[in-house]
Amino acid sequence: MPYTVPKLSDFSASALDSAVRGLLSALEQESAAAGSENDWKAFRDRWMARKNGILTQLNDLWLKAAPRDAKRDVGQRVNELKTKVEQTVDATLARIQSGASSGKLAAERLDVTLPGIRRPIGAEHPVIKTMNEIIGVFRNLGYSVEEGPEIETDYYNFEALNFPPNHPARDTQDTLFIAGQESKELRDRLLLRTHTSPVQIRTMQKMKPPVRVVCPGKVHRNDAADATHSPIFHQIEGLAVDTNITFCDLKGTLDHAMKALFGSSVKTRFYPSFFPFTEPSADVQISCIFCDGKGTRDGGPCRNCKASGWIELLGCGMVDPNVYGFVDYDATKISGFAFGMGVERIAILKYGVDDIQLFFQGDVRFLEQFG
Ligand code: 2U9
Repeated sequence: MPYTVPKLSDFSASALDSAVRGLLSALEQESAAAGSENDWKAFRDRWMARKNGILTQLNDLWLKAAPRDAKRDVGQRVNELKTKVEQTVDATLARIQSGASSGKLAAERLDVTLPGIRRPIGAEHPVIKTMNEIIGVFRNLGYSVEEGPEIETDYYNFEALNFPPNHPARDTQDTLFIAGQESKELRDRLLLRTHTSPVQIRTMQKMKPPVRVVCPGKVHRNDAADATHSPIFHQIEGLAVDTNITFCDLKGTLDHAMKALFGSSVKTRFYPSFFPFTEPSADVQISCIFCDGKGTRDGGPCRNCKASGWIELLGCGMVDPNVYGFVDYDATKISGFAFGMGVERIAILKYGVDDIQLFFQGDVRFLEQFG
């Protein structure tokens, strides 16, 4: 029902407010409906024509009909409405001339039959893709995933992991410290975590055995960037603590994980090593996936494994009992193993990438291959 100016009999402020609201609502709706210059002309004349335009009607039906004591208030409102109508008529023309809309009703402006905007779906970053694949292997073994802060204290990054105070890993040539920490106790000084091991400490602080977690995340080392090193890289570490865990469980778990990641024909072997947080510790090698462990390829030495037939990939060990002392675990009742691997290193092997920097340069020509 098109708007018509109501004949007023009640000139109280609330009645006038209601009548003004009704008029302004009609003004807005009819402005929005005008989609062409012809529409606009009809709209303008309906509201502003000297002969019987809505503004003219306001004078007759509101102002002249108002009792003497209401004339001042009604007159003020009618003048305000005149200004508002003139501004709206001008703005409507400006909108139409700018082509800002097809002049359809707002509800019609969205044509739902038009094809949607096809946004090319992105692809997981190869490092994240590899990280999620490794996580998936351990989730299938019943492990949970735990994350923690990248900015850590010396305590969680070193002390609680059985690093002695003067251990070389704590030097600034290996670790990036936050500036201005000198006034703090050593253990409270902030640094960029050099491994995700602090997450296992935080996890053991909040839960009692049995524990089976993997801890993925970004870590930082004070290394110069080159084809095989990056100051920022990603690690996944794992921890299993229970009442009767042995080195056999560790070997079986990692052998299974490497076969799940690189194929069932891959073999593993464990070499004695040392880490402050594990005893005994071992480096884990997998049979070379490029020459099937033969050491030769295309009639010559295999470059990937330097003709050894083996590739060192990760580290592991039985959790050092000293570590349990930091988390109130009773080392006489439980045992556990842990492992750690660099995600970029695994992605480089899996995808045959020859420069770790490619992961960080954001070159779409490289990244879109992993979609
Ligand atoms: C706790 C106890 C033990 C985590 C471990 C390794 C061995 C290891 C490196 C592999 C390549 C880091 O990415 S890398 O540079 N890590 O060799 N990490 S055992 O052991 C833990 C962790 C937390 C509480």
